[in-house]
Amino acid sequence: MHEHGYFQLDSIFSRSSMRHMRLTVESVRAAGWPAVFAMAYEEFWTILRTPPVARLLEGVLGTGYQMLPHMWCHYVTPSAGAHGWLPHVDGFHKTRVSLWIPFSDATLDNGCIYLVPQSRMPDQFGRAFLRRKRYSHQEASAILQNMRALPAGAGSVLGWNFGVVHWGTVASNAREPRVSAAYEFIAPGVKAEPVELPLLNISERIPSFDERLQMIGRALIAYSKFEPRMARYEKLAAELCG
Ligand SMILES: O=C(O)CCC(=O)C(=O)O
Repeated sequence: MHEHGYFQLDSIFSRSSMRHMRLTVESVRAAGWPAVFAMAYEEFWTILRTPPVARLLEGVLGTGYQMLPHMWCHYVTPSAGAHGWLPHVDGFHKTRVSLWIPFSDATLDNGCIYLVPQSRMPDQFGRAFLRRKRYSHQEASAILQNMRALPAGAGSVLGWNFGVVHWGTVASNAREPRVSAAYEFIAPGVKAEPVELPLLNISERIPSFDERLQMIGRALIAYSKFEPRMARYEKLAAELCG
């Protein structure tokens, strides 16, 4: 994490509990709701309080880390051309980290995460990525050659700091959908941006049902830039936000 800006840990959660999460997401989708509504269920929050995850976040961010009210449930159908989010960085600050937890195996075929390790690119690469409109042939070659595929089994955990450029690739005809959830955390004692409030101490309590719905509403609004189909839930999302 320190050197490359990301980490990958295998077998943090049991495959059977991940299967349960995946089936929950699929039931929510089958009932006609976007996958993120699965996050109204407690299991999507209690997994963040398991000792390995808490130790991991303490190791990366320090004791007293907090959660940002930002999360999403990713669902990539196993069909050619389906894809995850476009290349981006999660923010500007390195004192934050995102966790990405696959509930099904994320493979080269169903659109696993790719990223560019921070150690391989010039220092300001991630920060500049949002602003730069053009890259030279030489720069593009370096980015392509340095990118790294991160196939990740169900129950593993991926994480990256906010300055790491990452994305979900395009799926081919895969056997299984790629189902995962992403969460964001901030180091203790760091001033949060207004858009990052309210912070939540997840080791003390999980958000209430109403808070979860509110966060789902916020996420639908914030992330329709990555998933334009979510724009049709704009009115509902605004109501959930209160
Ligand atoms: O799962 C994906 O396609 C992208 C995940 C991601 O970039 C994120 O949650 O920030």
